[in-house]
Amino acid sequence: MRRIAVIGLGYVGLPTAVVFASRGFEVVGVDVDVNKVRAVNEGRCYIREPGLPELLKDAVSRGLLRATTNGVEAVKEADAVIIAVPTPVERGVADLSYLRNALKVVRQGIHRGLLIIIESTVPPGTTAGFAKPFLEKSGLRVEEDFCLAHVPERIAPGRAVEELLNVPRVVGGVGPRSTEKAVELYSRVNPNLLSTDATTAEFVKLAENTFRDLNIAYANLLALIAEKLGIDVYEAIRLANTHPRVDIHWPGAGVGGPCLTKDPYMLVKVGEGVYGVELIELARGINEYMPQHTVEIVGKALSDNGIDIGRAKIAILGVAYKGGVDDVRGSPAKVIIEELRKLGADVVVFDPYTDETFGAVKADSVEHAVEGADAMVIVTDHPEFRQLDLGKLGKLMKHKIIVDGRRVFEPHTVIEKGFRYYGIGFGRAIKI
Ligand code: SAJ
Repeated sequence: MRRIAVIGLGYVGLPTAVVFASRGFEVVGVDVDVNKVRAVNEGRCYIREPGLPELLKDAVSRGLLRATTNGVEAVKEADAVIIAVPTPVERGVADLSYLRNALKVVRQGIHRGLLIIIESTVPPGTTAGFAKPFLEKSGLRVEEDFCLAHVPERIAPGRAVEELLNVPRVVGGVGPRSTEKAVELYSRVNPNLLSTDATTAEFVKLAENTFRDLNIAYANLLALIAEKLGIDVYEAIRLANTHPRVDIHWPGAGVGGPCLTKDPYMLVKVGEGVYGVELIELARGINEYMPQHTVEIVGKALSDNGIDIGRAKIAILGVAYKGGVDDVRGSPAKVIIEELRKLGADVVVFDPYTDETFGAVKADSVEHAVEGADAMVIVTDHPEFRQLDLGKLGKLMKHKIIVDGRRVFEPHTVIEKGFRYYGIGFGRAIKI
C-alpha cells in the first residue's frame, strides 16, 4: 500500500492525512469545502494543532500530500481510503448522511484490492450492516475483492499528532482479511494496534466516551451535593482519588466537544429496551445542566453582593470547549453566554484561542474584558488563565467577584487578593 485517499479534512481527517504523508505515503485529501482543499494545496494548516502546520507544509512541499474535491478520481487511484466525515446526532439519532455520501464516492471509485476504512464514530453494526451491503452493490465482494474495516479515531483535539502516533488503536475488520490489511496499513504509523471485529470496534468507541461522560457526570453530581453540604468538592475528589482503585474525573461548567456530547446518545439508541440504559441519558442530562448551573452561581454571586444581573457587566474567560484548543463545538460557553444575555447582562468574552463570541462582545485582551466588570467567569481552563495577575485585574474591575467554572484558581489565593470566590462544587463559606 502506497497511495491513500482521506475523505473529510476536518479535525480527524486532516491530521490523519498529514501523519500518513509524513510516513512516506502518497496522500490525497478529499473535501467538499474548496477553501480547505485550497489551503492544503498551499501548504496552509487551518486547524490549531501543535506540530501539524510544520508536518503539513513539509508533506505538501515533498509532493506527498495534496487535496481535491474530486473524491471518485482519488479513490480510483488509491490503495486505501480512510473515511473521516462527521456523524452528528440529532434528537438522539445518528445522522449518517455524510457517511453515506462518502461511501457513494467510494463505491464509484471502488476497484479490486481496495482497503476501505471508516474512522467516523458510528452506531455498532454500521460497518458490517450498512457500509458492506452498500459497497457490495458495486458488484465486488468484501473480503474477496476489497477489504473493509472500522478503526475508530481516538484523537483528542489539541493532541492530534501525538495521539495518532502513540495512542493504541482498535482495528476491526468485517472479516479476517480486512482486519489483517487494516493492521498492515496502520502499523506504518502506530505500533500499538489491537485487532477485533468491526462491530466490537464500533462498540468500544462508544464505551470509551460514554465512560468518560458518566464519570464526569458523577463528578458534577458530587459538586452539586458538595455545594449543598458546604464542602469543597475538589478537595474531596483529590482525597477520594488517593484510593488506589478510584479515579473520579473533575466537575466543571459543562462537558462540550464533538464527542462526549453525542456518542453516549448513540449507545442509548442501540441499547433501547435494555434495563438501565437510562443511566447514560441521566448522566448526559447532568452534564447538560452544568452550564445552566454556572449561570445560577453567577446570579447568586451578583445578588449576594447587591448587584442587579440586568445591569451587570460580566467578563467571560474562555469560549472553547476545553483548555488549550480553539474548538468551540458543543462548548458550554454558548449556553452560559446566551442565558446571561437573556437575563439582560452585558457580556464581554476573552479567549486567546478563538474569535467565536456566541453573540457577546469580544475583548482583545483580558484587561479589556474585565475593565469595569462586576464579575469574572472562568468557563475554559486555558493554561494561560492560571498565570493571570489577579491583583492587577482586580483593580480594573468594578466588583472583585470570580466565578470559577474550572477550578483554575485556588480559592484561598483568590480570596487573599480581596476577591469573592464562587465556583462549581465550592460549598465553603466564601465571603471575606
Ligand atoms: N471535562 C470535564 N471534566 C473532566 C474532563 C473533561 O468537565 O474531568 C470536560 C472538558 O472541559 C470538555 C469535555 O469534558 O468540555 C470533553 O473533553 P475531553 O478532554 O474529555 O474529551 P474530547 O472530547 O476532547 O476527546 C474525547 C477523548 N475520549 C476520551 O478521553 C475517552 C478522545 O480520546 C476521543 O478521540 C474524542 O473524545 C473523540 O473524538 O471521540
